[in-house]
Amino acid sequence: MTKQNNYITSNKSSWCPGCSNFSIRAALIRAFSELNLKPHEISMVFDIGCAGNSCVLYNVYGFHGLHGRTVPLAVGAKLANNKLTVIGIAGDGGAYGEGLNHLVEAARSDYNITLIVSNNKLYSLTTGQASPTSERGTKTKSTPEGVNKTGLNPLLIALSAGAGFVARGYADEVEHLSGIFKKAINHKGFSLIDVLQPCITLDKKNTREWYQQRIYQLDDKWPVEDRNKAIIKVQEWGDKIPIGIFF
Ligand SMILES: Cc1ncc(C[n+]2csc(CCOP(=O)(O)OP(=O)(O)O)c2C)c(N)n1
Repeated sequence: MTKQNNYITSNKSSWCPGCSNFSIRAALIRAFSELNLKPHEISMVFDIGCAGNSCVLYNVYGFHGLHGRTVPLAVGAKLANNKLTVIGIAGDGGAYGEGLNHLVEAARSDYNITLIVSNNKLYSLTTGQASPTSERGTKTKSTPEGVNKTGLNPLLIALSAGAGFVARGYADEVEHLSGIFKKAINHKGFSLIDVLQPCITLDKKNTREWYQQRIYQLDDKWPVEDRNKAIIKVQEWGDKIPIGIFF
């Protein structure tokens, strides 16, 4: 097993103290270590934002590109060297706003890449504008009277586009998240993991406490081979929010 320290640099992060991006990174390096992937066997690509700023924190091959372009960078890296394990990291703004069509195409084409989305339902690095996953009515800097459109469900989009691996994690459940990451990396095809991530600085509604009261894990008997059941399950949202591998 490769030591977890081998996957991280000594660079300082730009994240706020207590940001759950730290937990996402912890879950990912744990997955790398348990899969015994060597740092030189991994290529990670990033776009712009708090999530994207983790580029300098991983001691693997890395590329920090334009906002919304994580997926084409990942596809390019994989096509250039298919021996690499290719992981893309993006925020919900980049992945589901600027980059949404790239995601749909990658799901349809089933490229062997893993896309991890830090979904804080906001454009956080630009200090909290509404993103495509902000729910109707959410008041933000850019929507002082509330978002006047329907929030996207990215898992539903990925499932309908034919993605072969669709999961949701919660940033602070590191062990569970790490298990999802391991299975996604081992999956031979496109995988999307939407990671719910409370923005502790800007989001006063979807807080850690809010998520902790609602999150529950799918049980071991969940039928991961049934796309139609997954399509229904990923829409459960409210008092209870399921996490795990839906499909
Ligand atoms: C090439 C480029 N495009 C856009 C921006 C402006 N910008 C910086 S951060 C950001 C928002 C990122 O939001 P999201 O993708 O949700 O990631 P988060 O910060 O929430 O992790 C934007 C639009 C930029 N600095 N550079």
